[in-house]
Order: sequence, then structure tokens, then C-alpha cells
Amino acid sequence: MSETAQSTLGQYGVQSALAPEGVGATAINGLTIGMTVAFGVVFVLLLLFVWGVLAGKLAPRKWWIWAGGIALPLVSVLILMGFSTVILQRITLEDPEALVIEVTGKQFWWDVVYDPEGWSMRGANEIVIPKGRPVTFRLKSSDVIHSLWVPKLTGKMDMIPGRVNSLPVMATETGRFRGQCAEFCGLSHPKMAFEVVVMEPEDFDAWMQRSSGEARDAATAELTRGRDVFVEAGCPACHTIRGVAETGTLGPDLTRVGARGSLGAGMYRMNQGTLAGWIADPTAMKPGAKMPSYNHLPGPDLRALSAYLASLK
Ligand code: HEC
Ligand SMILES: [Cu+2]
Repeated sequence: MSETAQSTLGQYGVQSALAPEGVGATAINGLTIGMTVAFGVVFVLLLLFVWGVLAGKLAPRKWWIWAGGIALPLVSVLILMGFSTVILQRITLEDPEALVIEVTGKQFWWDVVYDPEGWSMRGANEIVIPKGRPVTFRLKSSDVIHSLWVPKLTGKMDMIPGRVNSLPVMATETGRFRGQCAEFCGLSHPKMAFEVVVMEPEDFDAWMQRSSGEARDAATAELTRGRDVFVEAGCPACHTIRGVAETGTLGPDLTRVGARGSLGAGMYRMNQGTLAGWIADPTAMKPGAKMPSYNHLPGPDLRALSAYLASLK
């Protein structure tokens, strides 16, 4: 099922808890199917019973109330509760060896820090993880309650201001898996998505190497102009590009913004055109986004700036 879903759905992949590609999501899917089948059987038995009574094949008995009204629901619900407790406990169990990725929900984007106590590399709006290795998402919020959900990988977990929640993840397939905020967090809550990119472990290690350190140099005169516009226009007040300006923290880290699969937290394709549109009028693309519009930038500056950002891979 998951194979065909992946090949036909292109860049963003299917966002479905019924096509699991992670240990947690597979367990939850099994539980869902198990519960549906179990209660389906109960339902059919009940229909047969009602039919028997209405058709006059069964004469009413007092003990039916004890058996069907108390014993049967008690036993079936207890059994299923046992299963779900065990499964939920297993999939929320943290592996002490896991790679920790701190994800902070913000209106309306995701701040991502890989291995905060060690490597400490910052990204945004996309989470890259290795296949088959244990990962723990350390979930925080800096404003209101958000919730992180990647249906194909595991269950959802709230991001609550002043609290730290942990969500273990283990992906069993490579690919791009869409996730989204699953707790209403304001005007653009439905526009707060992201992607998890699952790589083979050796590709992940190479990606780690590539992504550490400073942003790519501006290779042409136009890109250099774009970098200068970034600084002159005041973008560093909120954004960091490592090696260029490193103080801004109010907006997503842009050191490798051009390498992301999407712009604006899972909303638009990442390319120079969408970048230029975003800079000129962010709130037209995402109502309530906490970034001022730069529609006063002269055309050539906007072009150079968006070309520079697109080149940051
Ligand atoms: C007042 C703070 C602020 C300033 C100044 C600012 N931004 Fe932003 N920017 C943000 C915030 C906040 C977001 C996230 C919006 C969202 O998705 O909800 C953002 C998002 C972005 C994104 C999308 C990033 C992604 O991962 O998709 C780009 C690109 C961007 N800004 C470029 C710029 C550029 C270029 C400038 C200067 C011309 C600039 N910003 C100035 C706050 C700011
Ligand atoms: Cu949210």
C-alpha cells in the first residue's frame, strides 16, 4: 500500500495515518484496525441478536441483561484498553541513545535545532531524520499551544508554552512525509505545515556534514547584491544566515532556505518566484504572518535578494 502511495503522490507524499512508514504509526494503525474489527464483530452479533428477538426465534431472558449489557461490554472494552495501553506506552518510550531534535512551534512556523546539547545545528520548517535510527522530538512552544503531527510516522503531541514534551520517532522508509500543526493556534493555523525528510543513515550523515557551518558564498555579482540587500533591508533583525548575520531569531533561520522543499512552512514550492512574492507581501501568502512586507524594494533588488535566498542550499 505504502509503496504505491509513495510513487503516485509526488513531491509531498500522502499525509495519511492509514499508510504508516514509522514504528509508532504502524502500531497505531494496527490498533485502529484491531478495534474496528473487534467492534465490527460485536456489532454483527448484536444485529443477529436483535433480529432473533424480532423474528420470534429467541424468547427474552433476564440473564441477557447481565451477559449482553454488563459482561460483554466490560470484557471487550477492558481487553482493548489493555492493548491500547501497552501499545501507547511502547511507542512513547524514549530511547536514551536517540538523536534529539528540538522543535519549537511558533505562529506559524517551526524552529528546529538538531542535537541541542551537541551539534546544535539550526534549521526551520523541515526536519531531516535518518531511517531506522531512533529520534526524539523535543517539543516546545514560544507563544500558544501548537501540536506536531506527522501521520505517517507516529501519533501527535502537543507543544505547550512552558513545558517540554517528548515524541519518539523511528522511520522505516525513506521519503518526504508531510506533517502539520494539529491544534488551532491562530489565523494561519491551517497554513502551518512542514515536511519530514527521511534519508538513508549514510545520506543523513553526509547531509549533516553539508549542512553544518556557514551559508554558501554568493557566487556571482547578482547574488552578492542580493546578500547586501538582505543586510541593508534589515532582514537580520529577525533572520539569521550563518556567516552573514547571526543575531536574528524572531523568524526562521535562512542559512539553507533554498534547500527546503517548501516555503512558508509547507505552503508553497520553494523557488525564486515564490520567494520574491513572499518578501514583497508575506501576509498575502499567509494571513497573520509576523513579517512586514517589503513591497517598497526596487525590482532589481527584490530579484537579487530572492535569487540569493534561492541559492542558499
Ligand atoms: C519582524 C521580523 C521579520 C523581518 C524584519 C523579516 N522577516 Fe522574514 N519572516 C519572519 C517571520 C516571523 C517568518 C515566518 C512567517 C510564518 O511562516 O508564519 C518569516 C519568514 C520568512 C521567509 C520564509 C522562510 C521559510 O522557511 O519558508 C523568508 C524567505 C523570509 N522571511 C525572508 C525575509 C527577508 C528577505 C527579509 C528582509 C527583506 C525578512 N524576511 C524580514 C519575520 C521577519
Ligand atoms: Cu500551530
